[in-house]
Amino acid sequence: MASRHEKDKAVNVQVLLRCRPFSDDELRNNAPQVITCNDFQREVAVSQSIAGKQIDRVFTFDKVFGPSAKQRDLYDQAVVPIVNEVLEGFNCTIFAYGQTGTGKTYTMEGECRRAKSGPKGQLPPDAGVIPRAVKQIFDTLESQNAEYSVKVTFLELYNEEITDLLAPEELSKIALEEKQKKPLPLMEDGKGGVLVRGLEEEIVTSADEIFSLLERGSAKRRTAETLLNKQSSRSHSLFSITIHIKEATPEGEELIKCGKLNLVDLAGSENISRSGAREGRAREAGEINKSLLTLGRVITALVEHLGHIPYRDSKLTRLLRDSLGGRTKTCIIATVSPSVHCLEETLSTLDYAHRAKNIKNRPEVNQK
Ligand code: ADP
Ligand code: ZZD
Repeated sequence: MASRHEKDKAVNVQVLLRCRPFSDDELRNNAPQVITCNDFQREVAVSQSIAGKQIDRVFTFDKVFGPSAKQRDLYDQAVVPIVNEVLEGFNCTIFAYGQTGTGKTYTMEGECRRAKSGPKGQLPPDAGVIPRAVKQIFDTLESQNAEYSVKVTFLELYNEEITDLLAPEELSKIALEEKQKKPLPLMEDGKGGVLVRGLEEEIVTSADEIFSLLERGSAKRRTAETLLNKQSSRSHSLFSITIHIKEATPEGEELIKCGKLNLVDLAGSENISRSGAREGRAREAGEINKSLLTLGRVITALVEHLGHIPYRDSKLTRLLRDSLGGRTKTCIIATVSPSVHCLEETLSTLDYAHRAKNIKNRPEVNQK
C-alpha cells in the first residue's frame, strides 16, 4: 500500500491548450470561427449551430493560450517554471499534441524568419520552446558559479524507426537510404529505462553551440524528408537536454544534481482518427501510426487504472515511459485551429487532452 506521504507526491499531468490565429487563407475565405478562448478563466468554448440549433461545449484546462498569445507569453507563463525544475534536478517532459497545421512545430521549435537581423544574444520573436529553453538553461548556468555539463540529443521517429538528427549529415541519397535500413535500436539500459544505441550525445558548452546543432538537425530532417519521401506530419521528434550540476552542501560535501528536459513534437493527431472507416483504409495503406495509437492506449490504461499499461507496444511509449505515470513531470500542450473546417479534429483533440489531465506522476529529484 502506498503510504500517505507517497500519495501526497502524486501530481497530475499539466494540460495547456493553445489556439492559433486564423491563417491568411482562412481570413481571405472568411472561415467561421468556432473556438473562443478565455485565457483568464482557462476555458475554451466550442460553438456550432447545426440545423439552427446552437451547441456549446466548454472545456477547462490548466492554462489556455488564445490566438493573440505570443511565443514569449506561452514560454514565460508555462515553460519557465518547468525549466527551473529541470535545473533543480527533476526530469520534465513537454508534449505538443494536435492536428497537423495547428502549430505544434511553431510552438516547440518556432521559426527564425528574421533571425539574422536580431541583436546578438537575443532570440527572434517567433522562437519556440526549444531555443528559449536552451537560452534559459545557459543563462542560468552561466550566472551561477557551479560546475556543470550539458548534453543534447535530437531524434526523429518515423514508422517506428529512429533516426538521429544530430549525426553528421550524409548528403547522398544512397548514404541516407543505407542508414535508413539500419535504424537505431532501442535497448534496455539495465536501470529500468531504455536507450537508443548509437545515438549521438553532443556535449555542449554554450547556447550558440546548440543552435548550430539544431541547424544541422533541421537540415538533416529536410533532406531525409525530400529524399525518402517522408510525410512530416507522420513523424515524431524528440529533443532532450540533460544537465549535471555539481554543488557543495553547507557541510562541504559534493552533490550532483541531474535534470533532463524532453521536448516532443508528436505526429499529427489526425493520423489516429477514431473513425473506424478511415482507420481501415489507413491500415491497408500501412499508415497507422503505431506510436501515436499506443500513446492513446497508454493514456487510457492510466486514467482507467487498468492493470496492464501497454508501454512496450511502441517506440514512443518505450522512450517516454517515465513521462506517463512515472517519475517525470509532464506537460501536454494541445494545439487547435479556430476554424470551423477543423471542428471535428478540434473536438477530438480537446477530448483527448482533457482526458490526459487525469494522469498522475510522482516526480522525484535525481540526486547523487
Ligand atoms: P503543425 O506542426 O501542427 O503541423 P505548424 O507549426 O507547422 O503546425 O503551423 C502551421 C502554420 O501556422 C505555420 O505557418 C505556423 O507559422 C502558423 N502558426 C501556428 N501557430 C501559430 C501561432 N500561435 N501564431 C502564429 N502563427 C502560427
Ligand atoms: N521549425 C523550423 C526550425 C523547421 O522546421 O525547420 S526553427 C528550433 C528548434 C529545433 C530545431 C530548429 C529550430 C529553429 C531553427 C531554424 C533554422 C536553423 C536552426 C534552427 C529555430 C527557430 C528559432 C530560433 C532558434 C532555432
